Amino acid sequence: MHNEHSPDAAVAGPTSAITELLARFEAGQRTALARAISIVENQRPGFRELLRALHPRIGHAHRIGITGPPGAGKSTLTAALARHFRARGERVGIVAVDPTSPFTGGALLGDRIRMNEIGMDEGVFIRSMATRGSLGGLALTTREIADVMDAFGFDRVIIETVGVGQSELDIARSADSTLVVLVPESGDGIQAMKAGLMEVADLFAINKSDRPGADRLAREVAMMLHLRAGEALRDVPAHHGVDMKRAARRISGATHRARRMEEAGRQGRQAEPTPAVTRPDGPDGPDGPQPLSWEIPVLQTIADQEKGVAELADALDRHRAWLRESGELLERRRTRVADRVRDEVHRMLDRQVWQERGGEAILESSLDALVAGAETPYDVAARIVRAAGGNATDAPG
Ligand SMILES: Nc1nc2c(ncn2[C@@H]2O[C@H](COP(=O)(O)OP(=O)(O)OP(=O)(O)O)[C@@H](O)[C@H]2O)c(=O)[nH]1
Ligand SMILES: [Mg+2]
Repeated sequence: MHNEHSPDAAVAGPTSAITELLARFEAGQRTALARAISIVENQRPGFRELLRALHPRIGHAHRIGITGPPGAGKSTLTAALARHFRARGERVGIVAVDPTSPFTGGALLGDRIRMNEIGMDEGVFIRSMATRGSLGGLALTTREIADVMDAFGFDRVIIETVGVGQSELDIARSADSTLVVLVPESGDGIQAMKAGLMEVADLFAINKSDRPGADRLAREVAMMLHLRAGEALRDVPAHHGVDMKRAARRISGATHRARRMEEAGRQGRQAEPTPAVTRPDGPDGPDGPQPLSWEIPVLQTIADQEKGVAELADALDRHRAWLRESGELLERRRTRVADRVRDEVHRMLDRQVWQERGGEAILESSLDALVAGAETPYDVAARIVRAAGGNATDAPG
């Protein structure tokens, strides 16, 4: 499908406006960063040129996704972590995906105030994104903004999203390290499991541990990880070798961890945080390759008192070290870049089919006939695909 409006026109080189912006961006000007993010977020002209030019600069930042139920303390924890990283001389970018639902909208102002404090710091940059009206799809746009921050040279890029809904979970999943924040009053671990939070977590923080029930929730989550690890390992189908082995490696550590926490629980004390990077004797034996397994830690925090934050930051560092040593970082980045190509193809085709090749108009003019039953969705779809220059034969798949 050739197209004179091809986005590849930019291959010839960035336009002068983008070139100028890039020069300011590379010089580290915050106004250039803000402008670049706006261009990407709103898909303004030149956003692809910009992303293309920045692509070689990404890969330095540790991307941390923070997710969990509304009001769990994600923003408070994000701000506390940012302060902690800053104290170590690191620079931190924050993407806060603003909740727009009515019952969380009230927390927004609080977020802003807390965030503004750290936002005064030159080494911190905060960008809030609305969850509605994102042109390129929320998950894709958020990832692209994280890319821009990464390219700017931040050491950490923290992405905060509310852990409800598929697209929010997709965002959390696209980080290097995903932290799930739960609170005693958010019910139980089963609730988290239902919401799909268990699947995305590399680390758990039981926040508001100043409230009753925190120990119990921590043990429950650890138990659940333990059970899930057992099930996942039992269900590994042989032909799923690579992927399932990876999944198993990621969660098998949870088993040991859960046992320790159960023990600790029975003895009425809190489990000590243990080093999460371990070298278990794998099935390959001592001479074979030694897979590193990651024990999903369940940490307790009191974000508004900055308690447990240093331990959490350490756990995040251990996770990053594990990602690098185990080869998982490379794997995740391969997956991420493959997804990016798919997303981009999707976005390009979508625009061509629906806008540039008149798909939207064909659909609009066929609606009456469709509703009256004079045409079928399959005929109309085929016409749209043919109009876009595609092949609409009835091939399988
Ligand atoms: N008691 C207690 N309160 C906390 C703790 N951490 C945060 N809070 C309070 O909990 C409320 C919600 O905190 P936020 O950080 O806005 O929570 P959030 O998860 O970002 O909320 P949304 O983004 O709206 O989903 C605020 O009033 C915080 O001050 C904690 O550890 N203990
Ligand atoms: Mg928040």
